[in-house]
Amino acid sequence: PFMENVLQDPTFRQGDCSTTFIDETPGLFNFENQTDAKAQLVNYISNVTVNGFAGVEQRPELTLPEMNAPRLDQIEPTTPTPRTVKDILDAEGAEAALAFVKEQPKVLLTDTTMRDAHQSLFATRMRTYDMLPAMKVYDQALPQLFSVESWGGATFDVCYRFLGEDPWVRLRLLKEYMPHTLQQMLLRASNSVGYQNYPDNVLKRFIDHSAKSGVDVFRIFDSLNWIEQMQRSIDYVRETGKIAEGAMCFAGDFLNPNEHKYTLNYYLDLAQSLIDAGAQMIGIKDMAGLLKPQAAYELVGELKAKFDVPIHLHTHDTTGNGVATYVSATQAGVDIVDVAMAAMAGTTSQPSLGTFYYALEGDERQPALNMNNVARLNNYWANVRPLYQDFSNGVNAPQPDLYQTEMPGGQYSNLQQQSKSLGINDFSKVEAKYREVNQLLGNIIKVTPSSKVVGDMAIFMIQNQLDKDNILTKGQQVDFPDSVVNFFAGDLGQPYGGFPADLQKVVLKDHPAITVRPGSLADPVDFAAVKAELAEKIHREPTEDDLLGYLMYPKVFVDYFHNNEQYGPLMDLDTTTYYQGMRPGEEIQIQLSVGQTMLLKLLFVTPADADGYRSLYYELDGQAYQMSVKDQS
Ligand code: 3PY
Ligand code: ZN
Repeated sequence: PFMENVLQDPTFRQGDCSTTFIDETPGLFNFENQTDAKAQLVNYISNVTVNGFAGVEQRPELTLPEMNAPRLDQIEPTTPTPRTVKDILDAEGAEAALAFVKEQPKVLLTDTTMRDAHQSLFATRMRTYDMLPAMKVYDQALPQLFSVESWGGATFDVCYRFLGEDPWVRLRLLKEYMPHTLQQMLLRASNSVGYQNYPDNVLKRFIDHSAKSGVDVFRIFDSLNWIEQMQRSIDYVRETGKIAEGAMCFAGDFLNPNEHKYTLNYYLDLAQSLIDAGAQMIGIKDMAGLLKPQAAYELVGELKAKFDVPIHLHTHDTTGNGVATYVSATQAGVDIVDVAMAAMAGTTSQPSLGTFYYALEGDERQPALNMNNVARLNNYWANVRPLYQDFSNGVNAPQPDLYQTEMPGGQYSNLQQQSKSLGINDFSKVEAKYREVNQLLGNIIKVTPSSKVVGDMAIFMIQNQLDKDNILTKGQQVDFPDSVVNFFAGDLGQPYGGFPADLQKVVLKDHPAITVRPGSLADPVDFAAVKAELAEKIHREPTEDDLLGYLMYPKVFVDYFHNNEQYGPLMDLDTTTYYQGMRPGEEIQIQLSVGQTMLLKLLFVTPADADGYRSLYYELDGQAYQMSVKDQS
């Protein structure tokens, strides 16, 4: 059912870019020929069948959900066909698109199912294979959406690292299959889609290529809300003609009289600075679910009164008040809110689209959506979710204690896993330490990558019996984690209110610190030299996709490339086969993206021989086929 032959798909043929699609998507055509691709895939399947997939439990018997992919003819069209924000952006440019947004009497939605929802629920593991059937119907099912958030954040890295996929190919598919829907990405400002600062010319090249490959809206944030770190990103996005949303990361509790740092005025000043810097929309990025309903009402109300740009609210439902917060924000005039399809919503993810819709019953700002279409799509996502149960974060209830801990939804489960693997089973201990560290660091904004600094430091302090009372003395004898040293060295930028000087001295020791924008010190990258270096590693002329993958994540990219050479078009495998391999007697049909179908039946697997090898006997397209794999157990 996959990519039903991308090349023959009518959408590709009609799309503006279909003639360049092949040139721009070499990842689809890395395979010498179909015979090679088939052998490579059997090699992969054999390895997973024998040795499993890291982090995934191998199940001898599988009860698979019925993958009832929504078909276009089951989606009810909206008549007359509305003009979408994307149509306006493409035809008339960003200003016209934004003017259209501001005129809308109803609240608009961004559907985050294909980015933040799965990032926050199951470690970003959703594969393009499972997105494709949905991609094909969103345009017709939900033309009233403002956008889908479908790219960026952790998805870029995870595509290469864990999914055996090229994120640029995914982006081009999103663009091709959803020509009338804005594609939105999350950009970590100068940290791009990584965990550290990139030189300005790399950032520019990344943004240019993202815009060209399909991103329409760039939500730009800095993990310390430091405007200096965001200015270049805003400028570069503006130069592409796409939409630059400047996001304010939300921390604190400004309705609490004890909140003296992240006050309402702090956010109003920050919004002003973002607009002065060229942001065309203001995002409120509430990554830990801290924005309470009344606070949302006041913040959105003030922003709407003071500024003339659309206000876009993003929250996570971790603390459980997400829908209430959105309803209040809607009453205060918010332009757009972020939701996920119900089956992928709640807890560490975004609030549910359907729930929010029904919460607005009787309100004139209730979005105009076809709820039959929503149900159809949601039904599909409900069947996708169990495929990823091994990566589920296990958070199955609201976490109101996070109002104190301020831990982002995406970090909660990661840190829980990390703590467990280090033998710290009582997570409340880690949460308490996280709060203590936040105070020690001067109460900073916590979101990727600054949240990692707090998490690393909390674990480190537990392991080294450090606390707020002994850190300045005992801390002199220990080397702090790299992320903590880099933070105090100014590599992530300058926190609001500055660094606590005593602790900075203890952590840095002789390590120098900067107070300027890290990018102002970084030499521009010599792209020709990097291309030559990469060509050596991959034995061919790198494409723009390759170059940027390598610049972002050098080792991860090269490992991906070699994995891809060995195992072929892994994107074509269904998710169960990708993570579980096959069981004797099972038969699958694989639609290759290079064209052609392959029929594979696993007949039996032998026990390991004296050298530890097991043989797998197949029928491949009706012919006997055999492969040996070393059993690593
Ligand atoms: C990311 O940076 O990936 C995030 O989702 C931060 O909230
Ligand atoms: Zn988020």
